Amino acid sequence: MDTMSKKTFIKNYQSKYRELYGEEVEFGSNQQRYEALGSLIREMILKISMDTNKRYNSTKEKQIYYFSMEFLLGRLLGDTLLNMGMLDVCREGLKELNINLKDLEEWEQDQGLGNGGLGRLAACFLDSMASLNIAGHGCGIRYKYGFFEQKIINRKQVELSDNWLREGNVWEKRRQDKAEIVKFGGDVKVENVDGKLIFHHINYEPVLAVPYDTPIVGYRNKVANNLRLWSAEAVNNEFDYSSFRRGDFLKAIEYKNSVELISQVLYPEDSFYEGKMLRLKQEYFFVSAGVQSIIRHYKKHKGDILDFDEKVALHINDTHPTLVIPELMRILLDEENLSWEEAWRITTNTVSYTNHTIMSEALEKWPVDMFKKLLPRIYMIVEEINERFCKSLWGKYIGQWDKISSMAIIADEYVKMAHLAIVGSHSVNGVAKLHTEILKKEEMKDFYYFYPNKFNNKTNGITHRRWLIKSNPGLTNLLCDTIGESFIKHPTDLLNFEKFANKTDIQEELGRIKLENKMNLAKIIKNKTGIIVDPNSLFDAHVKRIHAYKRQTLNCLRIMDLYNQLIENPNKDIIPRTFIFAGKAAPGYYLAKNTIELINSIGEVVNNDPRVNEKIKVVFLENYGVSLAEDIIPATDLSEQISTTTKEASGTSNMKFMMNGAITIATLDGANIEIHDEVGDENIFIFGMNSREVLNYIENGGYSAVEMCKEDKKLERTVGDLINGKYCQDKNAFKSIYDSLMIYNDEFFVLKDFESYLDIQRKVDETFKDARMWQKMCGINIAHSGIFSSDRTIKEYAASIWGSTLLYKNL
Ligand code: 26Q
Repeated sequence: MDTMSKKTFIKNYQSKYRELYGEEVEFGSNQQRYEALGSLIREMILKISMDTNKRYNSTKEKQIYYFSMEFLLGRLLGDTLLNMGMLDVCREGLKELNINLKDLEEWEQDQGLGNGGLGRLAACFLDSMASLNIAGHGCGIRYKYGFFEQKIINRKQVELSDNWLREGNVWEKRRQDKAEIVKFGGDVKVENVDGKLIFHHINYEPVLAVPYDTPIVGYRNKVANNLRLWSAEAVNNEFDYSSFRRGDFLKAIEYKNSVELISQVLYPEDSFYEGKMLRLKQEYFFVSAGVQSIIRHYKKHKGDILDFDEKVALHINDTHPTLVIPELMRILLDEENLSWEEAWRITTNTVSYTNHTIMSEALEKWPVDMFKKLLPRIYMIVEEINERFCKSLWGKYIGQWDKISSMAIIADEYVKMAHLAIVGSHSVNGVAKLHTEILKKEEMKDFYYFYPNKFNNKTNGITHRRWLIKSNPGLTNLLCDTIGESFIKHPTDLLNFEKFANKTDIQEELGRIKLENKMNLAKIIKNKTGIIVDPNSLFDAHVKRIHAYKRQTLNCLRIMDLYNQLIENPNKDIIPRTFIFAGKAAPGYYLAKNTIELINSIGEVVNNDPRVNEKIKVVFLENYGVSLAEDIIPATDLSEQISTTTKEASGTSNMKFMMNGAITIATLDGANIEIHDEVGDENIFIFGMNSREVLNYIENGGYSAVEMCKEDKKLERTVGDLINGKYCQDKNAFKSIYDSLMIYNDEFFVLKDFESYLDIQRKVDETFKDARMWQKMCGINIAHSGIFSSDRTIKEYAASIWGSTLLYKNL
């Protein structure tokens, strides 16, 4: 990257500011200064984008398109500057103008177009693809309102809309010239022309899909890929399709509103699926617009449609974009006039699918009636795929009708999206070793038996550029000083840090850096909640979506137990702790919302009780998101990853914490297993049931929560504290949590793992007493975190799923 000199930067920045606001930058507000900086950088990227596209078009490199309903990018300014190699020049240049870069960064709204792990993974993947010189682009929806803003009022979650576009968005560019039309409803007329069936989609409702492009800049490699997000608009009235509405003003308004609703808001559920028509509309909307524009671009650059699968890969992030499969079929059949066999060969070779969940409640299935009505031509194609697939099953499973109907794509009046995704793609991957094994041996075992070669594992990763270099500059400096800078391009070189973890001075330095990050977080906690926490206490963070399977309740019960013990025995020797919680509950998920109320209620009792509040504090930080995570993670000592074994597909915050030198307390679930494999027993705190035990209970029963309480008086008492008024005058306030444990027999085995959780927490305290020992463990965790860089993950996808041409230039 030709880096710009400080002088040139200042000159360009000042002139950009003048151009935008007609005055000198010294008189501007920080918001204006941010806007000016953003547009200056955006202009510089334009050149990189053009060069990248030129190269892609001339080298005919395979293009990868990552289809995802969610992209949880967070803020872009800082990371873009880092990748452009301009962070220092920009910071220093602004300093000369008496401007603090950090103050400007804070003006940027988080781009929060995702629920959690799956959306953030998509964002990390974009960063890695660009940084690895892979021609990989994102395709998604430009929601007008992102994931809701969470406020805590009277200890409860309240949802506000996330109007992230209010002040505009300097990073995106509207491309009206690249708009596509997406067709909903109507009928299909079949015509027989010389023995060939021709399908005409008629009387449909057209929706204009307008793309907004955001460049994704690679790390110092002159690459800018594209994230294309689609916005739904009414087609112009001149269009023939809507001519029947001409003159009918109210109908026209109704049409406009219904169309704009499509890209209005992100569904805030991440583990519970509800068959809403609008959701299906969203899915087809961006898939159809995306596939059409990809084919248009491909043909414009003289691509032969029969080679499409060699030049293009379409990846679907969970089943949400599965309609890519029938949509590509539709275009190849109806518009390109290919035979079914040709179209099917191209489609299955092009598409690959990642599964992110084994929770059956989250599996998408659409009522046939709804599907057929909304997408009549697509439904016909899905029916044909289903028929051909079932025929191939008949050959193998003669007379086994139950098996065939359980594997069918259409059955019991539903279209099953996971089945369609498996049948219509050439690769199905899980996101951590255990998860992939469970897919193969349990959830999708029939499909695995039928298509053994399609299944593979790609353990998730995170971009170390955002999650280490950008968010933890103190630690990054120490790493550069000790092991040099090679880990920036080759994150597994972090292993070289292992030998430093034994050194006293390095251990002290790690402690100092962590303390500094904790002081920063303590300030944020004070500003946001008024609670004063001690940076020397152990910072114990449980931050993620609030969900029963993630077991925030287990952590709560443990704090409630600790509180009882401290009251009974004021001299009890414990390590002072700050319990930090953050996370959003789906608005319709009562139990999760009740958990938030419980955490806040425990906080209110504990933090205001002078008998204990020098030793423990409980904090709930509202509105968890990417930017807040960037403050919490570098400041954490202990990372809580305590899901019921088998339930967390991978987890990715576990990797972020590890890379920032937090020690993990974990069940052997998801990627925790691989973290454990990396660092060994000595450097992680493992507890709880293993997957065999959990699966055994799930399959064979035999677990009784009531029995658990009978056997353990302390547990019984702690659970009883949920409904005895100790944490809320209203004794019924936490009844739903109590009932989920005692009446509904504790589906997630919270009580079963309670004792072993307490034991391991005692071990945490013991270990933390020896500060050197603790820092040594942190050092080892950092050293072994390199394989969890999403660069490793993306190289695996590129090599074994996408078959992309890899040009490791500059690497
Ligand atoms: C589906 C249908 C209707 C409405 C919403 C949804 C929906 C939306 C989002 C279903 C699921 C999601 C998100 C799932 C998710 O984030 N899963 C997480 O993915 C991470 C990345 O692979 C893993 O690390 C986590 O373990 C997994 O929970």
